[in-house]
Amino acid sequence: MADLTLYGESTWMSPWVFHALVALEEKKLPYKLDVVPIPMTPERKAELQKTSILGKVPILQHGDVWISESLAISEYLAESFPSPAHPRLFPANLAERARARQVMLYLRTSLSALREDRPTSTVFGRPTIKPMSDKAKADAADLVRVASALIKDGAENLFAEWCIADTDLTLMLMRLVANQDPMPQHLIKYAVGQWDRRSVRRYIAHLPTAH
Ligand SMILES: N[C@@H](CCC(=O)N[C@@H](CS)C(=O)NCC(=O)O)C(=O)O
Repeated sequence: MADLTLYGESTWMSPWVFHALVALEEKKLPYKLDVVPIPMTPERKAELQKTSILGKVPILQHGDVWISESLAISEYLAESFPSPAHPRLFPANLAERARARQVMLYLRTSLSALREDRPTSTVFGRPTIKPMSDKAKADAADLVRVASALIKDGAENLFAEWCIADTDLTLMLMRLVANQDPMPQHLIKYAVGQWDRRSVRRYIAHLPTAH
């Protein structure tokens, strides 16, 4: 049996921990959860830096192997527990796999004004009525443009089958959906459908507001 521990964080607001937990759930792997209080104490930080080097959560421990960075974690899981014995996280098709990585890197390196005005606390917690700044509106327009180019009207996933990029894209879209910001209907339907996946619901069940 796999000896896996996911280190998460106590606010449950991290999009990166969300990504790693959904990846483990989609792989249907048994794992332990270690919830690190945030902000981390200097002692805990130093301890996690000794093993995972970067010392930021999420961290996946697999026996003696310690990996941080959400995308490195899902790629490690995909390669350590490959298909067909385990469900896929990344598309089998190389062009689609590259596209999935492209989307996930875009979501990690862009849209900072949107992330600031529509933080994950407004998705996992209470929505906000704060108007978006012009920069956040421009980010939202770019997100809708990118998502519309990738998701066909009526499609449930980016590609024929679900992949982990669907989860990341959905969390970004949910920043608009949850706050009732304008968004094309087919993208709302896509995001709401993705949000209802068992793996996502398993994450949401940990939220303090879920009890
Ligand atoms: N790029 C990283 C981001 C990780 C990150 O920023 N983690 C935050 C929580 S969201 C953290 O550990 N903060 C505590 C600290 O830096 O001490 C990833 O994708 O995993």
